[in-house]
Formats: sequence, C-alpha cells, structure tokens
Amino acid sequence: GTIENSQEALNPNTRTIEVLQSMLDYYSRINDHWRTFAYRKAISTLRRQPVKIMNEEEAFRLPNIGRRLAMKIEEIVNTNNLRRLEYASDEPLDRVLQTFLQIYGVGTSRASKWINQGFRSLEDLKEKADLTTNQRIGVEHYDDLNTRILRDEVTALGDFVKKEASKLDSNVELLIGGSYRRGAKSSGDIDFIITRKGTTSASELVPFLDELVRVLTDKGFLVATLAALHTERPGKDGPGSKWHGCCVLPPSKGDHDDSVDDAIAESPIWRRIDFLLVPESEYGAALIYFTGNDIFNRSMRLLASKKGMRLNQRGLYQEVLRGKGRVKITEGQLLEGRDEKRIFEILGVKWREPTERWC
Ligand code: DCP
Ligand code: MG
Ligand code: MN
Repeated sequence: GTIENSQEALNPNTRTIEVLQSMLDYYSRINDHWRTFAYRKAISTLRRQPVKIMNEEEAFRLPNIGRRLAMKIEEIVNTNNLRRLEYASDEPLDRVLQTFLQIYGVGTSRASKWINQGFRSLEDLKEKADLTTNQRIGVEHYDDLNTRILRDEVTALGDFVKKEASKLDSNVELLIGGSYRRGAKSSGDIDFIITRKGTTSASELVPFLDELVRVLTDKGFLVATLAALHTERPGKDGPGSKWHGCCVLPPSKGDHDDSVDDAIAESPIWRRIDFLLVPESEYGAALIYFTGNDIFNRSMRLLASKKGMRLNQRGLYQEVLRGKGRVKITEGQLLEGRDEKRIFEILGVKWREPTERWC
C-alpha cells in the first residue's frame, strides 16, 4: 500500500535491499530455494532497520544475516551496485545457465534443474546426466548447432534438397523461408516451406515428406530427427505438419578439387533444418508466418486484431463475434489464406518485401 511505499522510500537501506532483491530474483530464477530463502530473510531484516547498515560487522550483528551475506552488504554499500558481486560469486552459475540454455530444445526450467543436480558443464551432462535423445544430440553437437550458417551454405544445402525433391515430385514447390528469405547473410537454421498446387490440407503432402526424408537420409544428408509431427489442426501458433532435424552437406563426388568440400568431408558440420508442410490454400499465411521475423509476425497479428480480424499461420480470418455469455454470433470466416500480398491488402498495410521484415 501507500504507507508501506513511503516507508520504503525513507528506509536508509533502500539501495542495499534493491541489490539484494535482484540477487534473490536471480537465485529464484535458477530454483536455488535455499539462497532465495536466505536473501528473503535478510531483506526483511534490513527493511526493519532505522539506520543505514554500513559494513560487515553491523550487518552480521543483525538477525538472519550470516557472515557471507554481511560481506556482500558491505560490498554493496561500498560499490553501490551488483557488478563486483556478479563477478565474485554469481557469474559462474549464470554462465553455466547460459551454456545450458543454448543446448537445442533446452529451456530455463530444464537448465535450472541440471544446475541444482550439480552439473556445471557440457561434459558433466554428457557423462552424468540422464539425457533424452534430443538433449544428447544438442549436447554432443553443441558447437555445430550454435554456429550460424553462411548464406552460400544455406543455398547449397537447399539446392541439394530441391534436387532430390523434384526427382520425387516435380509439382512440389520448396522455398527457404526464415531469415534466409529475409536476405540474412547467415542463418541459424534452414526453414523449408513445402507446398503443391491444388492442395487444401497439409496431410496431402505427408507421403511426399516421408519419402523425401527417407531419400535424404539414405543419401547421408539428414543425420538426425528431432521432431516429426503431423496434426490436422495446428495450435494457435504451432505449425501443423512439420519435421525438424539435422543435416550435413554430403561430400561432393564431383571431379573438381575444392578445399571447402574437403573440409566439409573431413568433419561435416551438423546443421538444423526444418520442413513445414503447407497446403496451397494456406500458402500466403504460412509464408508470412515462416518468413518472420517473430517481432514482425507479432505486430501483424496485433494489427489484425485491432481491425477485428485474426491472423495466424493458416490464414486471415474475420474475428469471431460473441454476444452475451461469450456465445458465438458469427464464425471466424476465412478472408484470405493463399495469397501473401492479398493478406497485406486486406489488412490495409503497405506490402513489405521479405527483406524489409526485420521487425
Ligand atoms: N516464428 C515466430 N515465432 C516464434 C518462432 C518462429 O513467428 N516463436 C517464425 C518467424 C521466424 C520463422 O518462424 O522467422 C522461422 O523461425 P526460426 O526460429 O528459424 O527464425 P529465423 O529463421 O527468423 O532466424 P534464424 O536465422 O535464427 O533461424
Ligand atoms: Mg530459421
Ligand atoms: Mn527454424
């Protein structure tokens, strides 16, 4: 309440509390319950002090404040911030967290659990942790999967896929979306959007994708599967029929002698590759979604909702009208799905080339 806030403003230890609070937030983030608790107790003690606690001795005399916390309090008073503290004690853990977070498919909660189990390095995880298949791939190919792919290599990898695809079905269209379509000089992965004229459901393309994956695996191009999902009704954001995995450029058996090819043949770098199946009837909306970037997508969706419409990766819809008790008055009617430019038009926004969609 207001009284509490004004007391806070008058508290001589406000700055110290603020810094301790940010450490508390950090420990809470990495699920270090014990330190979170200790910091909470220390902060509440400091809140009750009528005078500023200036050094280690003063702090240590107070209840709920141990020697190490008392030292930190003195340091905060002397430096007025967290910087040195971070370097002194928190940075190592924070760095471990950052390392773990860069493992493919690993989020904060997984990473924190590993930290709490005592793992401090990728080696620890490799040797001691109970990893899922995907986590093992992420750990064992950590460096590869965190290396960006130069545009020329994306093109080369893409050409390999396109060539095999057209042998299977010359009517299928493959386009590389994502950052590559936005013109990026390097990409984190290769995002393929796959469609065929006349299709109205992604499921019509599933047999083709299964075949393509089989052929590309046989040729040594695809080296791991991370996710293969076929759903008729994709969620609000999640793609419907997709395949995620890893690929390498097989050594070219051509007659030319290229040192780049040699290097790749020596130790091929694992690259992330995604395939998204899209029926022609939804191609435009899928192009927008899969071209991104994510911020641009969010702003397009927001704009749609402001205009009483709804944009997702399947199409642009009239928003569902609801009356009393959220009863539907009208269904969300499809306005456009097929044509990317038409979606911009209906939304009333000027066409933006993919290379202009960086946010
Ligand atoms: N996308 C999105 N929201 C997300 C994830 C993805 O809108 N949370 C869309 C926009 C992205 C596209 O999917 O551009 C492809 O996703 P990527 O993660 O492959 O991102 P980019 O291709 O843009 O970047 P990168 O070069 O890192 O792969
Ligand atoms: Mg990408
Ligand atoms: Mn991707």
